[in-house]
Amino acid sequence: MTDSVDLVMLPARGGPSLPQERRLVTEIPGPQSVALFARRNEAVARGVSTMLPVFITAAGGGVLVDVDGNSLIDFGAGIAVVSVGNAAEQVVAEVIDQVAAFTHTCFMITPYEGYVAVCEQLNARTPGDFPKKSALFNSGAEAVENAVKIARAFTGRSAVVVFEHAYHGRTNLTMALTAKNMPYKHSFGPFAPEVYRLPMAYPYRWPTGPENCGPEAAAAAISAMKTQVGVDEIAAVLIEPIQGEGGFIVPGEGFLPALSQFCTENGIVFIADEIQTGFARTGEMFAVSHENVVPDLIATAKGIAGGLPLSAVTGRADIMDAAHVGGLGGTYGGNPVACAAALGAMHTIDELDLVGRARDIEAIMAPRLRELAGRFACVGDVRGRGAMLAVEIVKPGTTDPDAATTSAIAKACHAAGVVVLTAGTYGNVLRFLPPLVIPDHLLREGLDVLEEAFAASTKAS
Ligand code: PLZ
Repeated sequence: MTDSVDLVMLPARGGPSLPQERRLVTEIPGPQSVALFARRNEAVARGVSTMLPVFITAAGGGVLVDVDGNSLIDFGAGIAVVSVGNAAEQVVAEVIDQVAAFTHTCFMITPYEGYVAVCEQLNARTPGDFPKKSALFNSGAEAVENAVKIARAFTGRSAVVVFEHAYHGRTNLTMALTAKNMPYKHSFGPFAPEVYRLPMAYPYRWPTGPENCGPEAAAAAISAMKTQVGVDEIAAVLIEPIQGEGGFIVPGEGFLPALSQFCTENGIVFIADEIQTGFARTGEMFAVSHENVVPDLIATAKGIAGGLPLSAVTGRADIMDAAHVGGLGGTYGGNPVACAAALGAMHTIDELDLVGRARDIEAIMAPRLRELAGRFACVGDVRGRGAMLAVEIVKPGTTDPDAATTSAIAKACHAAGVVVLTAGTYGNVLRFLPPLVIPDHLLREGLDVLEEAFAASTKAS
């Protein structure tokens, strides 16, 4: 029966002018959210999970406001998407203009300027001083799939090399490229062939110590490519410059440059998956720049468009043009409203110097996280760059992952009105991805709450 279904509530106004405060007026989740969650469970498929069942009506700056009137501190940014803030002024203005002019024509049928302007911006902003071209899609997974298609067309080879702990998406090819079985792959096979997974340069867990990790892991990967995969079979090496869902693993120093060089020497397309790391998040416009790596292709999404669905593949013009006319595309890829949002988001990144702001956020957060590591023996590692930071939680005195404590700390943060996310192959990483426009006082207050959550969920050492 559908006669009693309520009309959807009109959203309150969000954006940067929303009061920047943590305010709890009910338990989390509050009664209205609980009622909506019951409706959700009736109507929405079980496979789509919800981390925190709090229903949002407005958001902006560093807060999310829920249907019960609670204002939560946002340390997740919708998984690194609203880096420019929710309902960012320039994004809203561009979207309103575009949505009133026209909403869709399909770029493959009758084009429009916004698509071209976004590609020009991407070609100019991505690393590499050579002619570049771009193509636009809807989701991160779609961008990764297309990057692989382009690399295969260019090289005439089929193998794709990926790494342990990698996350590249949920479509059939990207499930094959993703490392973790549960929840991403379980029961969904068979998977696409010609995907080869090599050891990752994971400094915290490298057997001979973090200082040896980069060079040793690179040597192992290169040896495996030569002996097991076969260099002449490899179309692409695909890697996240900082692994996202895998646990914010910053590869040991030298790993990325060595892989990139090996690719250049052997006609392999080096693809950086910057879907989570891109657009100022790590304190560089793109994370590969921390080690001066220049990929052949870069896949982007998330932070590109302030919350609207848009993704892209950008790279060397000769590689990008290897796919035949009509070989790339999709009905909605580079939708005009999403392109307008992207132009607004890029403008905001420049205007507010969000690259610099990501570094400021690191300067505030990283020392506090290291203090936690000093106080609580369960903190095995503190890592990340810019506003992409994480702590790895282990059983004290060991490196054994402790997912139960990680989840207890996250739940305590949620109950106190701070949205933190978990990650990691072993589910034992707390990750922090605040919108880059979050004010300092909310960052500090969120860290205070985190500290209390550690104290309540673990024993201080
Ligand atoms: N590559 C590096 O981080 C998306 C996934 C959330 P889509 N990460 C969040 C979930 O559980 O589905 C991601 C990423 C990297 C690719 C993707 C895929 O991007 O836009 O979710 O397809």
